[in-house]
Amino acid sequence: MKEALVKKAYEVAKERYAEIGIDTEKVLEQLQNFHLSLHCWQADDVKGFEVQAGSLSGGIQSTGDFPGAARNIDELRSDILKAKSLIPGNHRLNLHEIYGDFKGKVVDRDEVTVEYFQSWIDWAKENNTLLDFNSSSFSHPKSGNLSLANPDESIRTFWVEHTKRCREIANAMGEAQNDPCIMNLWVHDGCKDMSVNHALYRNTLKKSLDEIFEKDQPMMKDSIEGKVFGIGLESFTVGSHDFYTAYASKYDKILTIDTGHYHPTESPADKVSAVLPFVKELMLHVSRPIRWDSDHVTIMDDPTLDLFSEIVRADALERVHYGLDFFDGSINRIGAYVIGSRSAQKCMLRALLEPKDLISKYELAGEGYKVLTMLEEQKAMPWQAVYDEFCLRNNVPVGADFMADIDQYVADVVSKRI
Ligand code: RNT
Ligand code: ZN
Repeated sequence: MKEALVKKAYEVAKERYAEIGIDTEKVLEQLQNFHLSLHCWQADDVKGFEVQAGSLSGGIQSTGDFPGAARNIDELRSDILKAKSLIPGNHRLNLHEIYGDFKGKVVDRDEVTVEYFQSWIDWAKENNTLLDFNSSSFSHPKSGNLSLANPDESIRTFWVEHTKRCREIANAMGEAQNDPCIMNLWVHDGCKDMSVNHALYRNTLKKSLDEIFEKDQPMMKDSIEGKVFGIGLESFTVGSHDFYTAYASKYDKILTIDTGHYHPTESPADKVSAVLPFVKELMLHVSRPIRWDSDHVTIMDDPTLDLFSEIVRADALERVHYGLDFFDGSINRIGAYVIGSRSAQKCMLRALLEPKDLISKYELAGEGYKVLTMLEEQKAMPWQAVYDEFCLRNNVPVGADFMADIDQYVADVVSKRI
């Protein structure tokens, strides 16, 4: 895209927004400070690098077998860097435990130590990237239907040990990067069919969490993620949204809102202002559920726009961490990262460009039609010109121009894997 054209469009947009009291320069600064946490698992369909890796289990599924998935740590790092080079701004990387650098060794989940993440810590430093982390309870012979909620003590303590070790690792990452590493805890635990032991499982999960969080790890933060159901575990989920909301508010944990983890007509956006009076911080897993928690690539759709708008309207920008969580194996995976990340940014940009104070004034004065008018007008305001300018200033391709870069990377690198 021609630079002069982008500049011209931006100047017009700047004036249009100034008319409604929005300073686009200030918004561009805010967008620059808006950091996503890119999930490493879109690059390889959630396989990870364990030597002993089995198939993906634990209620989640990546569908599609588009050629070119990263097969090892070097390929994954290369893909992530390529994706990052096409996304404006600087973003964190969110690792799962199964993505450790195990160097050909069988390391079971209850044996993992920071040693296996040293090369990630070094890589992150070299590439000016901050890390986040996740314990991994899926895709393991002991995953079964119940991990941390398992009444079988030997299995439960195995996963408690794993999760404690993951917190140690996250803390070491936080120390190394001098910025707290957020460790997300999601376990798939649930039942496929009727069960009479819901209370037992939930009390067991509570007990496990209490043990896991016992030790203070000052350079990491814990986030906890619930969901509605997993595949093969459709009837009951131990760690439901209510369970973790209650736990997070009582024990001061970060609550994770995964946009794919609610009933199809439930609004994840509406949870923001409902839980913020009770939990200090939120972690997002921005995804796109189609029919079920299908983890399609994030796009600039209404639910995602609503989510970011609710955060900005609640003045909670600093209290939210912005993780992505999708894994579509049916399209080019670098393209998936770039589309998902840019779309999340666009949602945030549009939220930041909203003349909230003006609309709020109308609302509080009972001028309902003016509220609607302004909200409708925002949809066609020239926010795209502001995003294009943002890309230009960040030296990344503007608009769809990034497709040429991805095609080139496929020709030079990815095609050699096939
Ligand atoms: C699963 C959760 C979880 C995972 C990742 C791999 O339903 O969304 O966040 O997607 O941890
Ligand atoms: Zn998630």
